[in-house]
Amino acid sequence: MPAAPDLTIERVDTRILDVPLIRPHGFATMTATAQPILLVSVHLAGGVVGYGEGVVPGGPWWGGESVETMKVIVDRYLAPVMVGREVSDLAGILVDFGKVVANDRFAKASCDVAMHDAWARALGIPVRDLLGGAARDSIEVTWALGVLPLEKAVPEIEERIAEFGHRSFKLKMGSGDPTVDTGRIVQLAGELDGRVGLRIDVNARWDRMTALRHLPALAEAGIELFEQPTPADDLATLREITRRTGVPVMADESVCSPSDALAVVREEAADVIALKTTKLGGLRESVKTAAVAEAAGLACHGATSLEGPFGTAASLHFACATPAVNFGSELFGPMLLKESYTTTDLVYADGRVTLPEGPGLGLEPDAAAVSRFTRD
Ligand code: MUC
Ligand code: MG
Repeated sequence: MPAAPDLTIERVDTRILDVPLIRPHGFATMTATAQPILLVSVHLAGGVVGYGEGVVPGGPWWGGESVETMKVIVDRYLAPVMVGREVSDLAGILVDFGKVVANDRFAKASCDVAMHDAWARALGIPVRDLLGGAARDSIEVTWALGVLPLEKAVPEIEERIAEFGHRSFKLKMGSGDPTVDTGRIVQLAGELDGRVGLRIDVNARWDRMTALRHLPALAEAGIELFEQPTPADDLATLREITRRTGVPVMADESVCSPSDALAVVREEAADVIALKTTKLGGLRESVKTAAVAEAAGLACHGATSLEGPFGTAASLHFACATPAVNFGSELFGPMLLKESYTTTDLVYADGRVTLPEGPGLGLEPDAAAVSRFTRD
Protein backbone atom coordinates (compact mmCIF):
# COMPACT_ATOMS: atom_id res chain seq x y z
CA MET A 1 0.00 0.00 0.00
CA PRO A 2 1.39 3.49 -0.86
CA ALA A 3 2.26 5.67 2.15
CA ALA A 4 -0.59 7.98 3.22
CA PRO A 5 0.10 11.58 2.09
CA ASP A 6 1.08 14.08 4.78
CA LEU A 7 -2.02 16.29 5.02
CA THR A 8 -0.58 18.78 7.52
CA ILE A 9 -1.11 22.40 6.45
CA GLU A 10 2.36 23.91 6.55
CA ARG A 11 1.81 27.36 5.07
CA VAL A 12 -0.92 29.60 3.63
CA ASP A 13 0.06 32.28 1.08
CA THR A 14 -2.08 35.08 -0.31
CA ARG A 15 -1.59 37.54 -3.15
CA ILE A 16 -3.89 40.04 -4.80
CA LEU A 17 -4.29 39.76 -8.57
CA ASP A 18 -5.89 42.38 -10.82
CA VAL A 19 -7.06 40.55 -13.94
CA PRO A 20 -8.23 42.81 -16.81
CA LEU A 21 -11.73 42.25 -18.24
CA ILE A 22 -12.56 41.85 -21.95
CA ARG A 23 -14.82 44.93 -21.59
CA PRO A 24 -15.92 47.16 -18.69
CA HIS A 25 -18.62 45.45 -16.57
CA GLY A 26 -21.18 47.97 -15.30
CA PHE A 27 -22.76 47.18 -11.94
CA ALA A 28 -25.50 49.22 -10.25
CA THR A 29 -23.03 51.47 -8.41
CA MET A 30 -19.66 51.05 -10.13
CA THR A 31 -18.01 49.87 -13.33
CA ALA A 32 -15.17 47.36 -13.20
CA THR A 33 -12.40 47.17 -15.81
CA ALA A 34 -10.45 44.49 -13.96
CA GLN A 35 -11.46 41.80 -11.49
CA PRO A 36 -9.48 41.88 -8.24
CA ILE A 37 -8.89 38.32 -6.94
CA LEU A 38 -7.25 37.22 -3.71
CA LEU A 39 -5.41 34.04 -4.67
CA VAL A 40 -5.00 31.82 -1.62
CA SER A 41 -2.65 28.84 -1.68
CA VAL A 42 -2.68 26.19 1.02
CA HIS A 43 0.61 24.25 1.15
CA LEU A 44 0.60 20.75 2.66
CA ALA A 45 3.69 19.20 4.28
CA GLY A 46 3.65 16.43 1.63
CA GLY A 47 4.26 19.07 -1.09
CA VAL A 48 0.69 19.37 -2.41
CA VAL A 49 -0.68 22.91 -2.97
CA GLY A 50 -4.39 23.80 -3.16
CA TYR A 51 -5.85 27.04 -4.55
CA GLY A 52 -8.87 29.17 -3.72
CA GLU A 53 -10.03 32.65 -4.71
CA GLY A 54 -11.39 35.46 -2.58
CA VAL A 55 -13.66 37.33 -5.01
CA VAL A 56 -16.47 39.86 -4.70
CA PRO A 57 -18.33 41.25 -7.73
CA GLY A 58 -16.11 44.20 -8.66
CA GLY A 59 -15.59 45.59 -5.16
CA PRO A 60 -16.97 46.09 -1.64
CA TRP A 61 -20.23 47.66 -2.88
CA TRP A 62 -21.86 44.20 -3.07
CA GLY A 63 -21.36 42.79 0.41
CA GLY A 64 -18.87 44.95 2.30
CA GLU A 65 -15.79 42.75 1.78
CA SER A 66 -13.00 43.48 -0.71
CA VAL A 67 -9.77 41.73 -1.70
CA GLU A 68 -7.93 44.09 0.65
CA THR A 69 -10.07 43.21 3.70
CA MET A 70 -9.95 39.51 2.77
CA LYS A 71 -6.15 39.56 2.63
CA VAL A 72 -5.90 40.93 6.18
CA ILE A 73 -8.51 38.50 7.50
CA VAL A 74 -6.87 35.47 5.88
CA ASP A 75 -3.26 36.41 6.69
CA ARG A 76 -3.82 37.54 10.24
CA TYR A 77 -6.75 35.46 11.48
CA LEU A 78 -7.70 32.47 9.30
CA ALA A 79 -4.22 31.23 8.29
CA PRO A 80 -3.14 30.71 11.94
CA VAL A 81 -6.25 28.54 12.46
CA MET A 82 -5.27 26.33 9.49
CA VAL A 83 -1.49 26.01 9.91
CA GLY A 84 -0.38 22.88 11.76
CA ARG A 85 -3.71 21.05 11.30
CA GLU A 86 -4.47 18.27 8.88
CA VAL A 87 -6.55 19.46 5.93
CA SER A 88 -8.84 16.46 6.52
CA ASP A 89 -9.94 18.34 9.67
CA LEU A 90 -11.71 20.78 7.30
CA ALA A 91 -15.07 20.77 9.10
CA GLY A 92 -13.37 21.42 12.44
CA ILE A 93 -11.21 24.19 10.96
CA LEU A 94 -14.33 25.91 9.60
CA VAL A 95 -15.95 25.75 13.04
CA ASP A 96 -12.83 27.37 14.48
CA PHE A 97 -12.89 30.08 11.78
CA GLY A 98 -16.23 31.11 13.28
CA LYS A 99 -14.63 31.54 16.70
CA VAL A 100 -12.07 34.09 15.47
CA VAL A 101 -13.92 35.84 12.61
CA ALA A 102 -17.62 36.70 12.45
CA ASN A 103 -19.23 36.95 8.99
CA ASP A 104 -16.58 37.71 6.32
CA ARG A 105 -17.85 34.76 4.33
CA PHE A 106 -16.07 35.69 1.10
CA ALA A 107 -12.71 35.48 2.94
CA LYS A 108 -13.65 32.16 4.55
CA ALA A 109 -14.74 30.79 1.15
CA SER A 110 -11.28 31.40 -0.32
CA CYS A 111 -9.76 29.18 2.40
CA ASP A 112 -12.54 26.56 2.27
CA VAL A 113 -11.98 26.13 -1.48
CA ALA A 114 -8.16 26.06 -1.20
CA MET A 115 -8.45 23.37 1.50
CA HIS A 116 -10.86 21.29 -0.59
CA ASP A 117 -8.46 21.57 -3.54
CA ALA A 118 -5.42 20.59 -1.45
CA TRP A 119 -7.20 17.69 0.23
CA ALA A 120 -8.59 16.30 -3.04
CA ARG A 121 -5.21 16.66 -4.80
CA ALA A 122 -3.47 14.84 -1.95
CA LEU A 123 -5.97 11.98 -2.31
CA GLY A 124 -5.71 12.05 -6.13
CA ILE A 125 -9.46 12.68 -6.57
CA PRO A 126 -11.48 15.59 -7.98
CA VAL A 127 -13.10 18.06 -5.56
CA ARG A 128 -16.58 16.88 -6.60
CA ASP A 129 -15.78 13.50 -5.05
CA LEU A 130 -15.37 15.19 -1.66
CA LEU A 131 -18.89 16.56 -2.21
CA GLY A 132 -20.58 13.28 -3.10
CA GLY A 133 -19.46 12.75 -6.70
CA ALA A 134 -20.69 14.11 -10.03
CA ALA A 135 -24.45 13.90 -10.48
CA ARG A 136 -23.83 15.47 -13.95
CA ASP A 137 -20.76 16.59 -15.84
CA SER A 138 -21.84 20.00 -17.18
CA ILE A 139 -24.31 22.80 -16.48
CA GLU A 140 -26.07 25.45 -18.54
CA VAL A 141 -24.50 28.92 -18.35
CA THR A 142 -26.41 32.20 -18.49
CA TRP A 143 -24.24 35.09 -19.76
CA ALA A 144 -24.48 38.31 -17.73
CA LEU A 145 -24.28 41.70 -19.40
CA GLY A 146 -23.23 44.65 -17.34
CA VAL A 147 -25.28 47.84 -17.52
CA LEU A 148 -24.91 48.53 -21.26
CA PRO A 149 -26.67 50.77 -23.81
CA LEU A 150 -28.81 48.96 -26.39
CA GLU A 151 -26.33 49.48 -29.24
CA LYS A 152 -23.70 47.55 -27.30
CA ALA A 153 -25.97 45.00 -25.60
CA VAL A 154 -27.60 43.57 -28.76
CA PRO A 155 -24.30 42.82 -30.60
CA GLU A 156 -22.83 41.28 -27.44
CA ILE A 157 -25.84 38.96 -27.11
CA GLU A 158 -25.72 38.02 -30.81
CA GLU A 159 -22.01 37.30 -30.57
CA ARG A 160 -22.43 35.10 -27.48
CA ILE A 161 -25.27 33.12 -29.08
CA ALA A 162 -23.19 32.53 -32.21
CA GLU A 163 -19.93 31.67 -30.43
CA PHE A 164 -21.01 29.81 -27.30
CA GLY A 165 -24.68 29.00 -27.73
CA HIS A 166 -25.91 30.76 -24.58
CA ARG A 167 -29.67 30.46 -24.30
CA SER A 168 -30.30 32.99 -21.55
CA PHE A 169 -28.88 36.36 -20.55
CA LYS A 170 -28.88 38.31 -17.32
CA LEU A 171 -29.16 42.07 -17.60
CA LYS A 172 -27.79 44.20 -14.78
CA MET A 173 -30.05 47.03 -13.64
CA GLY A 174 -30.30 49.41 -10.70
CA SER A 175 -28.06 52.24 -11.89
CA GLY A 176 -29.50 55.61 -12.88
CA ASP A 177 -33.12 56.59 -13.27
CA PRO A 178 -35.43 53.54 -12.91
CA THR A 179 -37.76 54.73 -15.70
CA VAL A 180 -34.88 55.08 -18.16
CA ASP A 181 -33.34 51.82 -16.91
CA THR A 182 -36.65 49.99 -17.41
CA GLY A 183 -37.14 51.53 -20.87
CA ARG A 184 -33.68 50.29 -21.89
CA ILE A 185 -34.52 46.69 -20.94
CA VAL A 186 -38.04 46.75 -22.47
CA GLN A 187 -36.52 47.96 -25.75
CA LEU A 188 -33.84 45.27 -25.62
CA ALA A 189 -36.44 42.56 -25.01
CA GLY A 190 -38.40 43.90 -27.99
CA GLU A 191 -35.32 43.69 -30.25
CA LEU A 192 -34.59 40.10 -29.23
CA ASP A 193 -38.24 39.15 -29.61
CA GLY A 194 -38.22 36.02 -27.39
CA ARG A 195 -35.23 34.36 -29.12
CA VAL A 196 -33.42 33.92 -25.78
CA GLY A 197 -34.40 33.97 -22.11
CA LEU A 198 -33.83 37.33 -20.38
CA ARG A 199 -33.44 37.90 -16.64
CA ILE A 200 -32.75 41.07 -14.68
CA ASP A 201 -30.65 41.68 -11.56
CA VAL A 202 -31.35 44.95 -9.75
CA ASN A 203 -28.84 44.18 -6.98
CA ALA A 204 -31.24 45.29 -4.24
CA ARG A 205 -31.24 48.93 -5.44
CA TRP A 206 -34.99 49.63 -5.76
CA ASP A 207 -37.35 50.38 -2.91
CA ARG A 208 -40.78 48.77 -2.73
CA MET A 209 -42.67 51.47 -4.64
CA THR A 210 -40.06 51.68 -7.42
CA ALA A 211 -40.14 47.91 -7.82
CA LEU A 212 -43.94 47.71 -7.88
CA ARG A 213 -44.07 50.58 -10.39
CA HIS A 214 -41.54 49.20 -12.89
CA LEU A 215 -41.54 45.41 -12.60
CA PRO A 216 -44.95 44.98 -14.31
CA ALA A 217 -43.58 46.57 -17.53
CA LEU A 218 -40.64 44.19 -17.38
CA ALA A 219 -42.99 41.24 -16.85
CA GLU A 220 -45.02 42.44 -19.83
CA ALA A 221 -41.82 42.58 -21.92
CA GLY A 222 -41.24 38.88 -21.20
CA ILE A 223 -38.47 39.04 -18.57
CA GLU A 224 -38.44 35.51 -17.14
CA LEU A 225 -36.78 36.09 -13.74
CA PHE A 226 -36.43 39.02 -11.32
CA GLU A 227 -33.23 38.80 -9.27
CA GLN A 228 -33.16 40.70 -5.98
CA PRO A 229 -35.06 43.84 -7.00
CA THR A 230 -35.32 45.16 -3.42
CA PRO A 231 -33.16 45.30 -0.25
CA ALA A 232 -31.70 42.10 1.19
CA ASP A 233 -33.38 42.21 4.60
CA ASP A 234 -36.87 43.18 3.37
CA LEU A 235 -38.32 39.72 2.78
CA ALA A 236 -41.90 40.98 3.04
CA THR A 237 -41.45 43.11 -0.09
CA LEU A 238 -39.74 40.28 -1.93
CA ARG A 239 -42.71 38.10 -1.08
CA GLU A 240 -45.15 40.76 -2.25
CA ILE A 241 -43.30 41.06 -5.58
CA THR A 242 -43.27 37.29 -5.98
CA ARG A 243 -47.04 37.22 -5.45
CA ARG A 244 -48.00 40.29 -7.46
CA THR A 245 -45.89 40.07 -10.62
CA GLY A 246 -46.32 36.39 -11.44
CA VAL A 247 -42.66 36.31 -12.51
CA PRO A 248 -40.31 34.04 -10.49
CA VAL A 249 -38.12 35.99 -8.06
CA MET A 250 -34.54 34.97 -7.25
CA ALA A 251 -33.07 35.88 -3.86
CA ASP A 252 -29.36 36.74 -4.05
CA GLU A 253 -28.26 39.37 -1.50
CA SER A 254 -31.03 38.05 0.82
CA VAL A 255 -29.34 34.64 1.16
CA CYS A 256 -25.78 34.58 2.50
CA SER A 257 -26.17 31.56 4.84
CA PRO A 258 -28.29 28.46 5.37
CA SER A 259 -30.33 30.33 7.98
CA ASP A 260 -30.99 33.14 5.48
CA ALA A 261 -32.34 30.47 3.12
CA LEU A 262 -34.56 29.19 5.90
CA ALA A 263 -35.91 32.73 6.44
CA VAL A 264 -36.76 32.98 2.73
CA VAL A 265 -38.54 29.64 2.97
CA ARG A 266 -40.49 30.70 6.07
CA GLU A 267 -41.50 34.04 4.51
CA GLU A 268 -42.24 32.44 1.12
CA ALA A 269 -40.18 35.34 -0.21
CA ALA A 270 -38.75 33.84 -3.42
CA ASP A 271 -38.93 30.99 -5.93
CA VAL A 272 -35.23 30.56 -6.63
CA ILE A 273 -32.11 30.96 -4.50
CA ALA A 274 -28.85 32.20 -6.01
CA LEU A 275 -26.06 30.06 -4.55
CA LYS A 276 -22.70 31.83 -4.78
CA THR A 277 -20.08 29.64 -3.10
CA THR A 278 -18.26 32.91 -2.26
CA LYS A 279 -20.97 34.84 -0.39
CA LEU A 280 -21.99 31.63 1.43
CA GLY A 281 -18.52 31.05 2.89
CA GLY A 282 -17.42 28.10 0.77
CA LEU A 283 -18.45 24.69 -0.47
CA ARG A 284 -19.64 23.17 2.80
CA GLU A 285 -21.95 26.09 3.59
CA SER A 286 -23.21 26.02 -0.01
CA VAL A 287 -24.15 22.34 0.34
CA LYS A 288 -26.09 23.15 3.53
CA THR A 289 -27.87 26.10 1.92
CA ALA A 290 -28.86 24.00 -1.09
CA ALA A 291 -30.29 21.37 1.26
CA VAL A 292 -32.54 23.94 2.94
CA ALA A 293 -33.84 25.14 -0.43
CA GLU A 294 -34.32 21.61 -1.72
CA ALA A 295 -36.29 20.53 1.34
CA ALA A 296 -38.64 23.47 0.80
CA GLY A 297 -39.05 22.84 -2.92
CA LEU A 298 -37.23 26.03 -3.96
CA ALA A 299 -35.07 26.03 -7.08
CA CYS A 300 -31.32 26.76 -6.85
CA HIS A 301 -29.16 28.65 -9.35
CA GLY A 302 -25.36 28.23 -9.59
CA ALA A 303 -24.53 31.91 -9.21
CA THR A 304 -21.23 33.79 -9.43
CA SER A 305 -19.27 36.68 -7.96
CA LEU A 306 -17.34 36.78 -11.26
CA GLU A 307 -14.73 34.39 -9.95
CA GLY A 308 -11.66 33.55 -12.00
CA PRO A 309 -10.73 30.00 -13.02
CA PHE A 310 -10.22 28.43 -9.57
CA GLY A 311 -13.29 30.01 -7.98
CA THR A 312 -15.46 29.13 -10.97
CA ALA A 313 -14.15 25.56 -11.03
CA ALA A 314 -15.03 25.26 -7.32
CA SER A 315 -18.58 26.46 -7.97
CA LEU A 316 -18.82 24.08 -10.94
CA HIS A 317 -17.75 21.06 -8.86
CA PHE A 318 -20.33 22.08 -6.26
CA ALA A 319 -23.11 22.61 -8.81
CA CYS A 320 -22.44 19.28 -10.56
CA ALA A 321 -22.28 17.37 -7.26
CA THR A 322 -25.52 18.96 -6.01
CA PRO A 323 -28.72 17.90 -7.80
CA ALA A 324 -30.57 20.67 -5.93
CA VAL A 325 -28.84 23.16 -8.26
CA ASN A 326 -31.62 22.66 -10.79
CA PHE A 327 -31.99 26.16 -12.26
CA GLY A 328 -28.83 26.42 -14.36
CA SER A 329 -25.85 28.63 -13.63
CA GLU A 330 -24.12 31.87 -14.53
CA LEU A 331 -20.62 30.45 -14.09
CA PHE A 332 -19.18 32.60 -16.88
CA GLY A 333 -16.52 34.51 -14.86
CA PRO A 334 -13.42 33.18 -16.69
CA MET A 335 -14.91 34.22 -20.05
CA LEU A 336 -15.05 37.82 -18.84
CA LEU A 337 -11.29 37.82 -18.13
CA LYS A 338 -9.04 39.07 -20.92
CA GLU A 339 -6.53 36.37 -20.08
CA SER A 340 -6.47 33.32 -17.86
CA TYR A 341 -3.88 32.59 -15.20
CA THR A 342 -4.20 28.81 -15.32
CA THR A 343 -2.41 26.51 -17.77
CA THR A 344 -5.70 25.12 -19.10
CA ASP A 345 -9.17 26.69 -19.22
CA LEU A 346 -12.64 25.49 -18.37
CA VAL A 347 -14.43 24.39 -21.53
CA TYR A 348 -17.50 26.40 -22.63
CA ALA A 349 -19.60 25.16 -25.56
CA ASP A 350 -23.24 24.87 -26.57
CA GLY A 351 -24.28 27.19 -23.71
CA ARG A 352 -22.72 24.93 -21.06
CA VAL A 353 -19.53 24.59 -19.03
CA THR A 354 -18.04 21.14 -18.45
CA LEU A 355 -16.33 19.75 -15.35
CA PRO A 356 -12.56 19.60 -15.78
CA GLU A 357 -10.70 16.29 -15.37
CA GLY A 358 -7.84 15.74 -12.95
CA PRO A 359 -7.37 15.87 -9.19
CA GLY A 360 -8.55 18.76 -7.03
CA LEU A 361 -10.26 21.56 -8.93
CA GLY A 362 -8.67 20.23 -12.13
CA LEU A 363 -6.68 23.39 -12.98
CA GLU A 364 -3.04 24.43 -12.51
CA PRO A 365 -1.78 28.01 -12.06
CA ASP A 366 0.31 29.56 -14.82
CA ALA A 367 3.18 31.01 -12.77
CA ALA A 368 4.11 33.68 -15.33
CA ALA A 369 0.51 34.95 -15.63
CA VAL A 370 0.06 34.92 -11.86
CA SER A 371 3.17 37.11 -11.45
CA ARG A 372 2.04 39.44 -14.22
CA PHE A 373 -1.33 40.07 -12.58
CA THR A 374 -0.01 40.32 -9.02
CA ARG A 375 -0.57 43.76 -7.50
CA ASP A 376 2.63 45.53 -6.32
C1 MUC B 1 -24.69 39.42 -8.76
O1 MUC B 1 -25.22 40.18 -7.98
O2 MUC B 1 -25.36 38.50 -9.16
C2 MUC B 1 -23.09 38.13 -11.11
C3 MUC B 1 -23.04 38.39 -12.43
C4 MUC B 1 -22.83 39.76 -12.57
O3 MUC B 1 -22.76 40.42 -13.59
O4 MUC B 1 -22.77 40.32 -11.36
C5 MUC B 1 -22.73 39.30 -10.41
C6 MUC B 1 -23.24 39.64 -9.09
MG1 MG C 1 -27.20 39.13 -8.09
